[in-house]
Amino acid sequence: MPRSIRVIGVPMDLGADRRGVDMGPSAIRYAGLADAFDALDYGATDIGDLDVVHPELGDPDSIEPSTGRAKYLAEVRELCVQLEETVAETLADGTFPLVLGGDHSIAIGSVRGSARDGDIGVVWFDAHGDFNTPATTPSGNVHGMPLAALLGRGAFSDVDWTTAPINPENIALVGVRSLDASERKALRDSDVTVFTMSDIDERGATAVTEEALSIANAADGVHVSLDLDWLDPQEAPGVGTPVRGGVTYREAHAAMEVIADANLRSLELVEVNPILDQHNQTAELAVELTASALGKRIL
Ligand code: EXY
Ligand code: MN
Ligand code: MN
Ligand code: MN
Repeated sequence: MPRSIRVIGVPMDLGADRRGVDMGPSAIRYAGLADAFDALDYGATDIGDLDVVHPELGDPDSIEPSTGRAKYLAEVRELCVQLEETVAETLADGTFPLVLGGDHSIAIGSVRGSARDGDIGVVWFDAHGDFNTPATTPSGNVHGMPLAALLGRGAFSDVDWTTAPINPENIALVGVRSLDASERKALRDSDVTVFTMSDIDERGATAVTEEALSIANAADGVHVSLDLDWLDPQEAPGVGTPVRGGVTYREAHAAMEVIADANLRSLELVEVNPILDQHNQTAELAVELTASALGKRIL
């Protein structure tokens, strides 16, 4: 990966029910992101935050999908178009995109941007499957749907997210432990590979991450989407949708150290919610995991 990083903040919370995740980029910066780059000898430029409309100014139902519901779809889409451009431009400039969320709906923009001029795979660390469509979602929240949107599933074709920028065979979900029934079926019927927490229990975080990377291995590298709810809530309490039984602090670092040896093309950290956090510990963890993924070693 290039030695120069561009930090892109995305204070988005329209894809999630719980307000507060919009403060994620700020909390991650406050936790010492810039110092982490200095210690790693990376050049980094922070371009600040993209513009996200406030929920009070948007209309959750301005777009009614042909089937089902996806709240704030118009606003999420507009932001993702902006983010897609920014990520694609960052790569075209020979710099590395590091995207700070915000809720996980922003991955639609980051992955599309990363895939625009390249053949990429995706490793998605998450407690959830993020594979609902407007027809199957129990909540209407787009942060439970980005992976489905990226594959052009369901009514996402209504908003021109039709062409799949990535091949499902090059997508690996890691750490899953909470799936809705219809989401589970859709994943089983798809070509996406799912590594559950049971796989991590049995084989360890290192081996599972290595296998996930071999699946995501595409000519132009891999996009890593890291939802902090992948970790156990004891380690990462500051997330909107915590699920018990996640990876430990050490397992998370071990996985990121495997990522550091991969052909990493772009990285995003999402779902940090400072309102629900304890002393910014989840944001600090996000910084530490970023450093591990970018090559920081103990010795
Ligand atoms: N599966 C539930 C839904 O679709 O509403 C919960 C999704 C939570 C998604 C989080 C961010 O990863
Ligand atoms: Mn997620
Ligand atoms: Mn492509
Ligand atoms: Mn999640």
